[in-house]
Amino acid sequence: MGKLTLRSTLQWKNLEKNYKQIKKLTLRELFKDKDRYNKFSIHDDNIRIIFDYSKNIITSSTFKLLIDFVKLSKVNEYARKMFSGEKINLTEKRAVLHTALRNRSNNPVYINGNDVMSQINSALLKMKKFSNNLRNGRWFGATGKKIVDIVNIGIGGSCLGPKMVCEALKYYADGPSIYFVSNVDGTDIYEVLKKLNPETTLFMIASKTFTTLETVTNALTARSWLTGKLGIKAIANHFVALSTNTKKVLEFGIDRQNIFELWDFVNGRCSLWASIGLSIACFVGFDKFVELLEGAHYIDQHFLNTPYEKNIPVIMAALGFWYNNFFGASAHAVLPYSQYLHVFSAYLQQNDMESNGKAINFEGKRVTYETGPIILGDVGTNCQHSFYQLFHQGTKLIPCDFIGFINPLREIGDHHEKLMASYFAQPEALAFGFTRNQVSENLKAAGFSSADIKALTPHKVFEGNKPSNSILIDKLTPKTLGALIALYEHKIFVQGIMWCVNSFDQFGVELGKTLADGILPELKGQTGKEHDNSTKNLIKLFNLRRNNMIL
Ligand code: G6Q
Repeated sequence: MGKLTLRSTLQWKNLEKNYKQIKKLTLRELFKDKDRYNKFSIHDDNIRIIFDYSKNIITSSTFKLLIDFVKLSKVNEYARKMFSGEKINLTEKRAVLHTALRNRSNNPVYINGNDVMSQINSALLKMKKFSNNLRNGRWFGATGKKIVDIVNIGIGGSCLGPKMVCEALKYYADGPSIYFVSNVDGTDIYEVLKKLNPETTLFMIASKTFTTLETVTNALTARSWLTGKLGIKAIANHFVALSTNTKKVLEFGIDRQNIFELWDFVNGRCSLWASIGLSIACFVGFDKFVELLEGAHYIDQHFLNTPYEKNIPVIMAALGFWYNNFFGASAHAVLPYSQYLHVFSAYLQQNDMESNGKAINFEGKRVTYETGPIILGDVGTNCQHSFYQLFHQGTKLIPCDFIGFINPLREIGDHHEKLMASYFAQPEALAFGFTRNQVSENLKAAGFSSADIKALTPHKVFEGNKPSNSILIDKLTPKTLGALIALYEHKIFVQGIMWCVNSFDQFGVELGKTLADGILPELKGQTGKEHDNSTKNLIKLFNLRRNNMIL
């Protein structure tokens, strides 16, 4: 961007002008164009995904101006840098190569002149052998019994990705049961361990750094639980590590051959495609894990090679930018109509907010515009009975993504038709609303008095004009799931470029951890550092009451 600030560019100013015109229009008016769906939707017939973005508050000129802005941001150039292993994570001087983990073409990808594909392929082979052995009963516990339960101990990117995928692919699961323990709150691990038999349990300690307080604490608790029952030698059969930090893993007592490699060029929140996804491979089988990679690779190619005008993640990003930076929308909702995707919004919350929740631009200056939105969501139809009220009638504009499937994984009566009726109805209601006239006619027909009609009508009006995207996929499979995740990963990447923020670091999670490290001794009876008056008094009261020194 050089000396030019983003807001002073011609492209931004053109969008501002367009916004002034567009805000007077409604989706009702825009849909008078009978060809609108054809203009603003994309059908990908290979992976069988339909992306309908016609219910957005845009005209063809808005769309063109948004694409002009994407061009200004040089998204393609950055994408090529990412895929080819350039160190685009500037603050940490690292490459960002989750795309290489699913590079099914196996074309070489170089970092400092070395092709990373050979190490990725050998790590995948190790995952394949291990998951096959475990699933086929060729990996035994210390007492010779088959492993039937796996506990993944990890947090953040070392939990949310594999947990979301395992939940999403539960239909395909034919391996051991999987549990995810992340919280340092001891009840998390307690509630899992109380159900398990150490002789048939395997722990996967998922931690890129192997220094994360929560993970190390939970791993130590798991180790005591296991060795207390089976002895120290049992660690070799019951613990594996998914990590870059061999030294720390060995110090913990896990065998060298039980380490599944990870690399600096894999960002925690995109690590499910690497060894952090070992739980997925054990749960659904390695072949299905590969299908997941294939789906993501397909979208990687779509993202790299499709013109912006037909590029789904680019369009998703540009529309999000439109509402975030011109309509003042501070949140974005992701709403899958599939119970299997019940962790999807929580997963995206991390991926998006940790990536683009930044206020400092590439040049180290504070931005003068809004960046990453608040991501929220849950599965339909559950959230229709909770926070949709605010979407429909609140004062805030929350653009939504509705994700649905043409075919259910389980045909049970007419459940799927009922589910999908809501999937179609909600975006329609948001877009077109229910007018004052429609409300009063309805009330009149229901026999309400004119006084009641007058009083009730404003409460029952749906203003409409609330934008949404609809993503409609044939079926939830490992491949389409991989594709769906990659669509969002690239959307987030594009937005980071558009806002000129480094999407790949997460320094914002550090300060709280550092302060907690300083406070911990104080909660164990040692003297601590200076605090503000509020924190000091709270810690003092905590210590007194915890030690029953006052009521
Ligand atoms: C994600 C972040 C973060 C990370 C966790 C766990 O991009 O880096 O969520 O995954 O803090 O870190 P470890 O894997 O090192 O334990």
